[in-house]
Amino acid sequence: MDLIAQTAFDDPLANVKETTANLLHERDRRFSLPQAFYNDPRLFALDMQEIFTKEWLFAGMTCEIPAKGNFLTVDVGDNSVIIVRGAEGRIHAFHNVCRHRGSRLCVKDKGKVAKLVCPYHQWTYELDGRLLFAGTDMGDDFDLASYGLKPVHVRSAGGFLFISLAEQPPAIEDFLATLETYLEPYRMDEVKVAAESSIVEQANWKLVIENNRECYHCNGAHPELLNSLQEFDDTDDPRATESYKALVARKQADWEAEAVPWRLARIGKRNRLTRTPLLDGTVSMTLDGQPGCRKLMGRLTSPDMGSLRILHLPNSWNHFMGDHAVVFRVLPLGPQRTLVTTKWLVHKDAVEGVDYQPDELRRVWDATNDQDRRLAEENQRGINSVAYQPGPYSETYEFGVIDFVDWYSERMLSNLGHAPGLHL
Ligand code: 3BY
Ligand code: FES
Ligand code: FE
Repeated sequence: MDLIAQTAFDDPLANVKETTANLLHERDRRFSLPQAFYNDPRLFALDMQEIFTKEWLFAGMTCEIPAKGNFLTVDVGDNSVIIVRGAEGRIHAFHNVCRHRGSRLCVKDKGKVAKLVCPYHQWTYELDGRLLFAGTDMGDDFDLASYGLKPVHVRSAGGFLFISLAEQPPAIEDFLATLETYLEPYRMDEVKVAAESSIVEQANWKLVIENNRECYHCNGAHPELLNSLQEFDDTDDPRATESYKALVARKQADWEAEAVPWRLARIGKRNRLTRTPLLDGTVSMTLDGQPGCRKLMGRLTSPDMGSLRILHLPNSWNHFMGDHAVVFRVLPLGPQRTLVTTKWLVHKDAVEGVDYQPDELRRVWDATNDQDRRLAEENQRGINSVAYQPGPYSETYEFGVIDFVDWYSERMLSNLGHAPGLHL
């Protein structure tokens, strides 16, 4: 045994891994997960290790780093990541950790820099991660080239930025190609963030995603959203009515004429894209269902584009309409704490106060997010009780939740080495 292996601590999660795998093997997939998956700190640590540091995560939008030197930081649990635009428009991502004594380099969420300069002792890195300068006191034989920033995998498509902390991330090419095709009409290099919100929900991240994957709760919870949202988004949905199917057929003919993609596309269980009509007579997720921005997105000539819905597990759902888009990012903060960041996007030439009012634009999803936050928090509180036991999902209303939990379970087992990689 080598020295490192002899001196390393035992894996504190070894026991947790085995118990988790057993629970997932034994679970009934028609039921919600056992309590520990929603509140146990060890299982949360395992989620961070096996899901959030091994999968591709939605990090932000390319429009947030439009020019050389623009950066944003994303905290994936303890691991802070910098995404920065370097020379020739290239996008780089690094661990936000100085190679001197490990200080965080960038402390802000976003900003613009000429070089990446550590605030502690001013070690200075190029935007491509090379160490350029380490003072004059590191000795004559100090080799700058050995102390570049540690890279993180980063990919962009259709205006979305994804990162993966894995050494060898899972395949993402098919999803990126599909995103490019579906987002082409929106010209994502011509958008800007019109408004942004971050809320912390006192609930496990899986409860936040489960809540988003069903509209069983919509009638009782979301009056503002239901002014425009259809409760189902697929003509194969068991609840789809004849009048919904007729509306879809009519709208699809319009979208075909506008040459915008609308077909349901699934890339495993992890990614799902589909364009679905809003309620007849409405075109946008605003209080009155009318456009929230007068300037349409990209090359679109009609505001009546329904909503292009994009799901990316484990941490994003999105709505792209004719006049604006809303993108959502979920990042776990603790076993029962989750950060939900929402951004409203409009055409970059739309003028605030003239073409759109940020307060109006964000009203529906601010209300909806707050309603969903309460639901997830009450769900969490109930689950924390000794009385909680896994309960049955409705196959009619909650198939999206079943799909998410299946995906989670398969990825966890596969990443733990317990099942063949099915690439769900
Ligand atoms: O619209 C959404 O993003 C999700 C889907 C169903 C309910 N929820 C508000
Ligand atoms: Fe960054 Fe010292 S820790 S320069
Ligand atoms: Fe909801």
